[in-house]
Amino acid sequence: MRRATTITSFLLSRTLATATVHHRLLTTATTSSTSYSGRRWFSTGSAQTVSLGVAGAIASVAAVASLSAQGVYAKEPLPADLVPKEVVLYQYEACPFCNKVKAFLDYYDIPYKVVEVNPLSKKEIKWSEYKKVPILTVDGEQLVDSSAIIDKLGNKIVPNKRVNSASDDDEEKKWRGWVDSHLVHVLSPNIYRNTSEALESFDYITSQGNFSFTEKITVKYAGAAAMYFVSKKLKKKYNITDERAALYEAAETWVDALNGRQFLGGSKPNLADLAVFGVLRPIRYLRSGRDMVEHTQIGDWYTRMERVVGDSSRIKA
Ligand SMILES: N[C@@H](CCC(=O)N[C@@H](CS)C(=O)NCC(=O)O)C(=O)O
Repeated sequence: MRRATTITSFLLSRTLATATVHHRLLTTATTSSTSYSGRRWFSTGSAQTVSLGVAGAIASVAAVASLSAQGVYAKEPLPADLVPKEVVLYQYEACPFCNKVKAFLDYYDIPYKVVEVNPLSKKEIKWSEYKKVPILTVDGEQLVDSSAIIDKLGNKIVPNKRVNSASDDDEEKKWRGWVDSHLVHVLSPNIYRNTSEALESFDYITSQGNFSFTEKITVKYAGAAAMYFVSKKLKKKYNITDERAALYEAAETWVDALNGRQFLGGSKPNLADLAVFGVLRPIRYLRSGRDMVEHTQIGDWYTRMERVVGDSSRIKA
């Protein structure tokens, strides 16, 4: 009992200690590459088996035509010689920044291993001087900070991927910046908005994260309670009065930016599409994400993104 109380107060003090811990705990819990509580997080629409022979070919053409009519999109896999040999992502499953990196890896079909970091001990990243996640190692080289990781990896593996006009580049850059400076800050006040949503979030976080049995129980309740209060502080810090209104407004702002296009990148997603999708993925099937899709126009774009990103390229241990 005394031990449980000690753990709880330890966790509470850790949780309240810094505002960044909310990222840690949120991060610890949100996205799965396969399923969560039986719900699918990724569409399987992109996997097509092409059979040989005339009948097979006709059937395949018909299937592809019908899939295009339904609006099924394809990933952009890389030429084999550009795919790094060993990619390892140190992450919290629910971390929006980690999910941004995963959206990029999944879309480009780059196989990666995942090391789930325990947010309390962080022993899995003891080897690194950088104390946040995501950390990505690419053939032994350490990359840190989600946007910098995507820039560096992108330059390595998809050089001159597209001949973008300067204004396309500016637009992509602007919206990637908006994700980091605005969108991510709207998420926590929403997922910890009230006690039931905070518990739903922590249920997810603890079910997906790397916690011991005791930590799971204590983090779920202590974390939910703590984050409920921390999220009120975050609202003040980021000048948010009504968190749901802010989330809906952000979603509509993004839809306006699309301006009728399938993706911000046009017929294919660009890095801004992948960033918005990545940070929203952990909350999409929580109460706040469901409300967002119900009350705004973002759902169609989100579904297109689920389809185009397709199955995760994560290597299952
Ligand atoms: N700017 C960084 C932010 C990363 C970040 O804040 N990560 C959180 C987890 S979501 C973290 O590791 N916080 C420190 C901690 O958990 O102790 C990025 O984009 O990668």
